[in-house]
Amino acid sequence: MKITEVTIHQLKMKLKDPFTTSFGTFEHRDFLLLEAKDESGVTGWGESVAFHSPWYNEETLQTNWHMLEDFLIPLLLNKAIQHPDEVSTLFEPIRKNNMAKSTLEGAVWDIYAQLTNQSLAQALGGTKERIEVGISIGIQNDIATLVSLVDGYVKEGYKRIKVKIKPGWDVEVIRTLRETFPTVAFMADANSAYRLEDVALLKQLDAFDLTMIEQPLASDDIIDHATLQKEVATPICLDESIHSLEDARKAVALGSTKIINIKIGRVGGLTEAKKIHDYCLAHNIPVWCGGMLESGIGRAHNVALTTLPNFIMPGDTASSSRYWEKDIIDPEVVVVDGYIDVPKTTGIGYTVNKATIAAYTEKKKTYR
Ligand code: OSB
Ligand code: MG
Repeated sequence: MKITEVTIHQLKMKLKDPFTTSFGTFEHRDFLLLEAKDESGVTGWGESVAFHSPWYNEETLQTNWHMLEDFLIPLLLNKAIQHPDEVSTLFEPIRKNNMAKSTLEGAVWDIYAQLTNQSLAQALGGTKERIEVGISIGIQNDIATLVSLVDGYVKEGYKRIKVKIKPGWDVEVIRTLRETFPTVAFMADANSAYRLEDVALLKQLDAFDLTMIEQPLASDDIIDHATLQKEVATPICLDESIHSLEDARKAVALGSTKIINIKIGRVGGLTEAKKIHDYCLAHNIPVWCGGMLESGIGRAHNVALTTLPNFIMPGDTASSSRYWEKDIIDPEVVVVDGYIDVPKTTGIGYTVNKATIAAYTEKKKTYR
């Protein structure tokens, strides 16, 4: 396999409803898609999950474009490789910039799966025919609005409801949800909005039987989370703090995390995601697949990854229609009764709708 052409597309898609986290509100999703072609003309797609602003981590769609154009594409273009695992080896001279790396690596995995006549899920070694999913709900203006949203998603069948929390939108919100929905699987995601000094407040959440609390403390921390985990009964799940297998190993060894949220972009691609998965499987750490408000292409990669056996907790890959009026793949990702049927066709398993992509595209450039 040899990548001979790469096109970067920059898109802007309007979210059906604004999505608010402790670090900011998204009304649109500005992001990059990467279309790669190999010498035989097979096309593969990857998505950059970097946001417009460096809120979640330090990457942005512009830094991703820069890294891809000036470093990553030149490292890969016209190099003969046997397997997508070699892409991360080629990228080793470049520090971090994981979301940029993952964008290109994901397209190579798609091409590899097609060339070997497998679905992306099969190429990764995944076996599930359907995956269980939950949904992540942003911070709302008032609790009544949140309760009615939760009610709707529970009726749609989502297997777990995640709510975003931040100081001032936490204990009372979770208490109301637990009282209103005694048997629903809830979890809370703080996106680093607390400090160790907030331990008393975080301890109060133990009363509500949450399946986990996601990334309560600083986005680069694994020490204070270990201290916090000794104080709270609710399992801590790390998101932002885990960028690699090495990070996962250290966090697990320190007792900073009992569950890991794997996001392909945050860890630099599917090869590293699979390594973290395998490590966690061997160490009894359940994993689940996080979301970054992706379009259908990123969503398809998430679905494929989630077919690996240690993805035993529902992920954040909700249906396309939860985010978009019209997604860029056919068929769109559909959730029925909390499950997504894993596509069986080769590659990412969904047809990329180039006309829809063109309608959302603000800028594009081809590299040969
Ligand atoms: O922390 O998981 C997160 C959205 C934007 C940035 C960070 C996160 C999220 C979500 C939504 O929780 C996941 C999704 O629905 O794609
Ligand atoms: Mg998170």
